[in-house]
Amino acid sequence: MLNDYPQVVTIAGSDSDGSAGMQADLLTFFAKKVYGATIITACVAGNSFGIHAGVNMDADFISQEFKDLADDFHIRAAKTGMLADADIINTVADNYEKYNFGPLVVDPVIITKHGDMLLEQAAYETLVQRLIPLAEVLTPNFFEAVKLSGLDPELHDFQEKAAYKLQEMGARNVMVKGRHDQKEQETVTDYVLLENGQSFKMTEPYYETTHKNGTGDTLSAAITAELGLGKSVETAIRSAKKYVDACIKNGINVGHQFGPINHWASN
Ligand code: PXL
Repeated sequence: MLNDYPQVVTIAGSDSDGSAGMQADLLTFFAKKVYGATIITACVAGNSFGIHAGVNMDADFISQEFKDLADDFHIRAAKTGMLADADIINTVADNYEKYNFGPLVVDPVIITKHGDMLLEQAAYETLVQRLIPLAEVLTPNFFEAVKLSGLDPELHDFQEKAAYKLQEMGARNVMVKGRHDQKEQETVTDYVLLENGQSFKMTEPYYETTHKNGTGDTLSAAITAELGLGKSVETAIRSAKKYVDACIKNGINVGHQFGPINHWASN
């Protein structure tokens, strides 16, 4: 039937090195066999050493991208990645509220693993006010959860407490990812709090590699793909986690320093 192939969209930034952002999202959509459309919010120039320049799209252009997709496509799920500043967050929130693009996965992209800022400092409040309440699934990494929840990371059960706080702030389902920056750690544990109050943890052995650019983007894109295929939030999260782990463990050698994960890894 016309237009019935599962379609999803990533609302995110382009990264020239292909390892993260929109490029990682599209590779994930392809691997998950959903059709991926793109609403580009910003472009960054970078490579495996870091990000060296960036340009933001203007609000009218972003609104036109939304309109063009809404006029023609049947988008079943959406995700946000890099939104760069408050103006872009407001534009994305206004347009998402206007059109029906299915459940929204919000990856609160603030700073890269290597310390490059992807969201202006002044935009946190807008992210909290406008975007978190739209999130069907919110996927902060440990440090984003610290920033957004305002809680002390040394608290006992920090991830659980942060997930409850973020749910109070409006996200329906929250996955607080585990930290992986501690010396000699053996495992990484993610904590998931579902809308119905149920929760679960996912623990995996820690895998040491310099090739894990784009893991957060890939995880949120894989959740989006699964939601676009009609899976439940819990199934989507569990299967996305498996996919990312396979992509990390079967790495490919590209670039000299911090490289990509491998989207050809089987899911
Ligand atoms: O992985 C976070 C991320 C998101 N979006 C863009 C990026 C990066 C990291 O480099 O460049 C555009």
